[in-house]
Amino acid sequence: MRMLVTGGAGFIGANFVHQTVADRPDVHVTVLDKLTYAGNRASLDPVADKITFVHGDVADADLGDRLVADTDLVVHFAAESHNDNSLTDPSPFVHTNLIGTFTLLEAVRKHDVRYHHISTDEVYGDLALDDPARFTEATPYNPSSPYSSTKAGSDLLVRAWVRSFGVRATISNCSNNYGPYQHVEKFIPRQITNVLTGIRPKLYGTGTNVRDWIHVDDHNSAVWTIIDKGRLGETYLIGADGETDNRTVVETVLELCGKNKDEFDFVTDRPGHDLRYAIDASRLTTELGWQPRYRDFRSGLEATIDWYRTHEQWWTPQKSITEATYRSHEAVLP
Ligand code: NAD
Ligand code: TDX
Repeated sequence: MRMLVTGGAGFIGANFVHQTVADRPDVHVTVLDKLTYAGNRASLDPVADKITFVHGDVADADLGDRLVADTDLVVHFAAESHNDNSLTDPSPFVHTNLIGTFTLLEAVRKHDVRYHHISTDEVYGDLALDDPARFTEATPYNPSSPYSSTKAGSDLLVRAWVRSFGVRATISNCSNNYGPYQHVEKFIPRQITNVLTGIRPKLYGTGTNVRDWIHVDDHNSAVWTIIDKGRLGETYLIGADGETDNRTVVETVLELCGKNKDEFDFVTDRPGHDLRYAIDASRLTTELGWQPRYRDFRSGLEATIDWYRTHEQWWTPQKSITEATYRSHEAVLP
């Protein structure tokens, strides 16, 4: 089987390619990636001789058409993915998340190629901290940020292309991922690499916001389950019951690194900061029989800290520029 993975040099895409090469010797992977600030060719080093890498933009219609014509399945990870960046400059989010998805959909429609769309739980907006509800496939879309609204728009394009043109597609909306190869701008790697470089971790606002953490390998095994067994035209939510507030995450990172639990700073909150995300993944578990492997967030976090400790050469080039960008708009609260 020939598979096109967009965004395969990013965090989740690279882990997906590693897992696919290891578990599916019958699949030939071609990665299409623009290598933005978030893409890193080195993330594919462990599988470099087993895959084809194409440097390009998903919004390039000619390139997409040529690659899709030559593939059996497209898995679309490529996106601008960081909420904070979308508040500074939304324009690449519109380009990649909306125009990029539209461009790929036109190519899979023309060549009748199976398509899986990677999306986020953020399309549903947020939940109150004391709300017992969790997101399901029936929750109405209510995105908050330029990032989540462009992801919501891309999901709706997929649904329309399924209904209007019969495109053979599935969609998955996953909760917050953690694990190796995640860019140091994101919450968990930022705090781990802060501690490793002698910077105090930074908590937005009051630190009470809740995210539903899942290990990236569990996200990717769920994606494969949906590709193998999912019903065409359907949406599946992916989550692993990992609700944790941000302060607890930072305190656990500090503790696992042998520091005092209070050695962090509260900083300026993110504008429009979503309070809580929580996924009910029962359609995926009951209908498709998927189960996560990483059920203990603390030990998954410990393994992730070890990975960052032993892969300094992978993240050091990004660290000081990322922190300089944060410092330009972030103030430590009294
Ligand atoms: P990432 O930012 O680490 O990687 C994105 C990759 O896409 C990079 O390699 C980048 O170079 C590439 N890219 C960006 N614009 C491109 C373009 N125009 N053409 C080709 N390549 C381009 O992101 P991630 O965290 O790995 O997220 C991957 C996908 O998963 C995204 O669609 C995101 O919305 C979704 N998602 C992420 C999470 C999470 O917690 N990180 C959770 C749920 C869903
Ligand atoms: O330094 C920080 N301090 C802090 O308190 C950073 C970078 C973040 N935070 C908070 C904001 C969020 O409540 O931590 C939480 C997680 O932040 P991010 O890592 O920026 O993730 P989030 O905004 O929740 O979005 C992530 O999950 C859904 C991914 O970046 C998205 O791509 C995905 O769709």
